[in-house]
Amino acid sequence: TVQACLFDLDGVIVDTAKYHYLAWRQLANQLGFDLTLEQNELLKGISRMESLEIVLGIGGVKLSEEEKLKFAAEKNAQYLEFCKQITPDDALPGVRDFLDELKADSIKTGLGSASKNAKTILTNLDMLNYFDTIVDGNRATKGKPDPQVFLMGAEDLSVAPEHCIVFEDAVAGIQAAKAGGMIGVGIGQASVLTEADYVMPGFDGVTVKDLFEKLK
Ligand code: G16
Ligand code: MG
Repeated sequence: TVQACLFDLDGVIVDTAKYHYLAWRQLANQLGFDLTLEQNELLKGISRMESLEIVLGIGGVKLSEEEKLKFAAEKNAQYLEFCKQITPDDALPGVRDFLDELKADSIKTGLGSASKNAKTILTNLDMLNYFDTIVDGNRATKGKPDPQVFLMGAEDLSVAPEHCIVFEDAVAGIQAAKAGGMIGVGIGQASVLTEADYVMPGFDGVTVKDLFEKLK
């Protein structure tokens, strides 16, 4: 039986992936190369500094530690600038209803995000109080695919991992869920999220009852 649902933020609750992409692409362009949407998939769910390493690797650019910190800070400032336009209307279709239904069914909810900006974004969405616990990139020390962020969430909620569903749009996030012994539901395409237990395009029109039935 499912006792808790843990949600990734970027790409599950809100489409900030497009803003991360724009900010990383801007940085790449500044360094003299381009970043494709396909390459951007590699950055989903990955921490800021690890993402920077991947981006620099794509461009074959070598930087000092000091320069890396400077560029990461610049990327984040640009990203936060994009995020200012996020309003409560930007919650992805159906996700609010789904969370309301979980609450009505007394199923606990948590957020498990690699982002250090998670609370800012939840505040813009007016969803800071929607979750029973929040584990973000400021609390977790290990990035996805390490299960730490989700295991901390499950522990906060006093629910055993096998009774948790993780909703994730990133390959690394589904890997984190599975490594933690949880049920991994992919948000996106089955051809990308091959390790997920079940994949759906989003929450639009999805009821808790129907989903749990499919996972049986
Ligand atoms: C998110 C994004 C990643 C991003 C990471 C760190 O993770 O998917 O692309 O690099 O957060 O974000 P920040 O630079 O804001 O700390 P998640 O786990 O919410 O998908
Ligand atoms: Mg994500």
